[in-house]
Amino acid sequence: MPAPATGGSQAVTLPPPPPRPTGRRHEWTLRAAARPARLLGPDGPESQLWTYAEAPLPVLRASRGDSILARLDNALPEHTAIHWHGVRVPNAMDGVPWVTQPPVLPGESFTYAFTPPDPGTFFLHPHCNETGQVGRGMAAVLVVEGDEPEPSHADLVLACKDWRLDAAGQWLPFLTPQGAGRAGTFGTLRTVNAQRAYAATIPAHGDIRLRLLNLDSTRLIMPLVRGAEAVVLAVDGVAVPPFPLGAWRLGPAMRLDLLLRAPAAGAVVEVLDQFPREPFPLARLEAVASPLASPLAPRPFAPRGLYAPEIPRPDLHRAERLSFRFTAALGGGSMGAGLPPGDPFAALLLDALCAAGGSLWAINASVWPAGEHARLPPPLAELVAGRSYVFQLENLTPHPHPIHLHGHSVRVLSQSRQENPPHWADTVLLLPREKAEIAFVAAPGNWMFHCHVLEHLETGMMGWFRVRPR
Ligand SMILES: [Cu+2]
Repeated sequence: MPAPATGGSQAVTLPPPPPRPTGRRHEWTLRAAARPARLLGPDGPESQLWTYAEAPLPVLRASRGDSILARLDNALPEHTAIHWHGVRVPNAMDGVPWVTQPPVLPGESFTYAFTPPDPGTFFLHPHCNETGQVGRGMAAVLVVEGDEPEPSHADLVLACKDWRLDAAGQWLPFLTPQGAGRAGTFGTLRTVNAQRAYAATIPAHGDIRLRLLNLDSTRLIMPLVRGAEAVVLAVDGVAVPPFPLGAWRLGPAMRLDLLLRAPAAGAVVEVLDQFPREPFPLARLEAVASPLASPLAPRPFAPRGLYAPEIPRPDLHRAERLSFRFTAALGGGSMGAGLPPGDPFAALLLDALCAAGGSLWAINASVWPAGEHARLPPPLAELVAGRSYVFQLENLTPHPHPIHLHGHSVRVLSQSRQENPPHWADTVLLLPREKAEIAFVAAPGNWMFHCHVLEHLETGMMGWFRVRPR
């Protein structure tokens, strides 16, 4: 079990910096297209990936206060959109086809315009045919800088994703009945940054920031650092008082920022996934003589932590409490009663591609409909913007479910089977039979709420909230 945060560590989180509009604007073009890559090795066969850029899993960087204009050009044979996972965007920029925007059809473009309110480690992906599009590579990393009181000496992204390829480089089915009905269908090839054996050099004695992202559709990762002291700096992009990395589990879509102290030149730091019986090497980091102007000397490792988050704090005494039970679907699915008559949202109907896998899972006995245009379920709840809510989550299944609420960072108040220090998150892992409590202040809009095991969301474990303006 992970070591809980020590009481004294609270003191190391610094006060937030003042709001900082930088006046800078990033104009990015993300062209979603089929592109070949040799994931199985330089001498291996080519696979046809779907990606946002020439290289798979590109990293986009901005600073807190920068505005972003990101144009999606869709050169895929099917519609798509971009969901900015974990970023507290305005609802219209949330990228859920039919719910927050029209789908971006083949040949069409859509421009996302927003200023990320929080620094941190985020990612982006489509929100329709997720097993097929994310499975083929549709994901990118978004780093919003500006949370470090003292800059680290190196900043590395470790984007973990498996791929379902046969020996000839052809795709295997992304959704299988056996996988969808259990813990999900695992990939055949594990990679970090789309490489089979990721390695990098780090400056000796430097403070190294590792941004670890689980971009897989299915897998749980339990990171372990060998050969260096390491602490957790942020969970799902949000600063925490630094605490030692223990048995932290990263479900699909979850992120962890670590700070480690590089050893002397020539020594190697290994980052491993200790969840499998045989730990899996994620990254090999070799310390090299510092290229910095003034070489670093050995000194005590005393991480100060990142700037504290500026997320609205829920009022736990006045919060409304709601319960959500995550279960298997009953008898192939209670499909929901449909929308209330006259509901303006009823005009926005679901497309078959968004949920094509049948009905295996449910939230509060409500199943996200499989390809039934007229049977969009009613919202799981109607909330009021600016009010505080406590959600009690309960996993009544024998499988883990990482539960994601769009558009919010939530305070994780309790987890019945994990001893994690208090933290904010946008995706909360529910282990089998686990209960958790989360709290947040609602933001206006229609927000999705779903499991991030992609086969689970495509087979029913998805719903939405309407948050009305006050
Ligand atoms: Cu799930």
